[in-house]
Order: sequence, then C-alpha cells, then structure tokens
Amino acid sequence: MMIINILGLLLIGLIVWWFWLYKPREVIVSEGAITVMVEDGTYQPSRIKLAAGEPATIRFMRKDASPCAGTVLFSDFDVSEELPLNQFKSIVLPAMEKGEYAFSCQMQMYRGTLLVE
Ligand SMILES: [Cu+2]
Repeated sequence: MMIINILGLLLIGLIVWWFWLYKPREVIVSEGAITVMVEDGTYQPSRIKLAAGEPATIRFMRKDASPCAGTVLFSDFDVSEELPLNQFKSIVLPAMEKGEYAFSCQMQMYRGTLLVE
C-alpha cells in the first residue's frame, strides 16, 4: 500500500513538473536567422531569445504533414504564414520591444515563445 502511495505521489510530481515547471531549452539568436523544425507536435527550438529593437528572421522547416502544422501565427504582430512541407520558409519579424511573444499553429497545439531582451 505504501509503495502505491509513493508511486502515486511520484506520478503527480511528474505531471506537475511537465505541465507547469518544465521549460524547454532556450536558443539564443545572436546573428542572422534561426531554423525552427516543425515536427512531432513541437517547434524545435520552442523558446528563442532575440535582441530587442532589431528585426529578426525565423526560418521554419515543416516536417509534419498534418494540416495543423501548416500555418504559424505571431498574433502580436498580426503575422500568419503558410508553411510548405519539407521546404524552408523564412519569416521576417519587425523590431520588437522587450517582452515575451507567443507563436503557435492555429489551434495552439504547436507553441513557441520569443524572449526579446
Ligand atoms: Cu494545431
């Protein structure tokens, strides 16, 4: 009985960690463009650090054929772009103020964050 309780607690801890605490690795863009892979339900990388006050180019490579992965939205900038399958698509974003900006697919299954500092 004790073991089951411990396992239950461990499982709860894992779920809390995964949904609320875990932060994917950040990638810093110092110069030029960054490539974001779109596959298996995630953007890789999904957290991108950018410099404030400078436009940025983000290049997407979509590997996921599902329609869900076909569009990327940067709602803070009213940017909505179609992503062709197995081809690079560069998206130029305007100079940004410091802050965090989300990007996602239309149904928010794919999600990423721009960390502008
Ligand atoms: Cu989606």
